[in-house]
Amino acid sequence: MNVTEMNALLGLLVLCYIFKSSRESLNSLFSTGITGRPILRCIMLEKKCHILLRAMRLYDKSTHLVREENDPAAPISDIYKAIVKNFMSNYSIGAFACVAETLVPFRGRCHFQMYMPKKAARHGLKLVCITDSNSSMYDSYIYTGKGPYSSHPKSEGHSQKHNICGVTVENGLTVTGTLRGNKPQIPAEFLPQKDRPVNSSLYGFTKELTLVSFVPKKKKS
Ligand SMILES: *[C@@H]1O[C@H](CO)[C@@H](O)[C@H](O)[C@H]1NC(C)=O
Ligand SMILES: *[C@@H]1O[C@H](CO)[C@@H](O)[C@H](O)[C@H]1NC(C)=O
Ligand SMILES: CC(=O)N[C@H]1CO[C@H](CO)[C@@H](O)[C@@H]1O
Repeated sequence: MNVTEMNALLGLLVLCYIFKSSRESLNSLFSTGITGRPILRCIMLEKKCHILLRAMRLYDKSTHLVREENDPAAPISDIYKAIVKNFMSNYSIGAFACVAETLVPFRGRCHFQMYMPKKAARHGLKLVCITDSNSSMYDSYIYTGKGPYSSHPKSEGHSQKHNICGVTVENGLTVTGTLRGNKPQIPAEFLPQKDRPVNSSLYGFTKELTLVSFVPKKKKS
């Protein structure tokens, strides 16, 4: 494999993502029938793509065991960190940021694979990220059960003040986030009730906090 082929393969994968076809079989993507995307056949042969994807390894097996000790995600973390570094150096995050988590569908032999019953995929790798207000990923790490792996670069000096969703209020940051309904601190009025009108919101204030409870459906909040 040479660099051109490698870039072609990465480009092909990006296209599959844009087509929202990352879960579709190569066979269907490369088909000359209605499911096929002609542009993929212009990039490389299906057989070649299949071989490259099967053979591709993102890590050096000889140093694998040493790295695995400190970082359970070692086999993918070098490339992952390189990609995130590019996000951070190529994109300026706005004043409204969000701490979010996302589940990348995956089922395989991987001990930091998560089970999240409320996500569509349920099984996968959990990524913790800082996203822009429009959901563009900025910083991120692979959640392996013990917080960021030791070599995760610290979020590099944002001098700007950000409004972050989901973390504690410190250093003049304002924070927006969701609360689990079972928190004992939530006043009873804010919990689901059958007489609260659908699409209504109830607000509660303290000096520093605002709590809003929205009713998306009857008997829910
Ligand atoms: C996302 O928002 C930022 C500003 O916060 C803007 O610069 C960027 O173009 C937006 N991206 C998209 C894809 O809308
Ligand atoms: C609640 O809001 C949604 C979205 O705006 C709307 O489709 C729905 O009809 C509303 N329901 C009621 C009961 O007002
Ligand atoms: C388009 C652009 O600015 N690309 C830069 C993204 O960041 C990397 C460094 O991580 C630079 O090498 C690229 O030039």
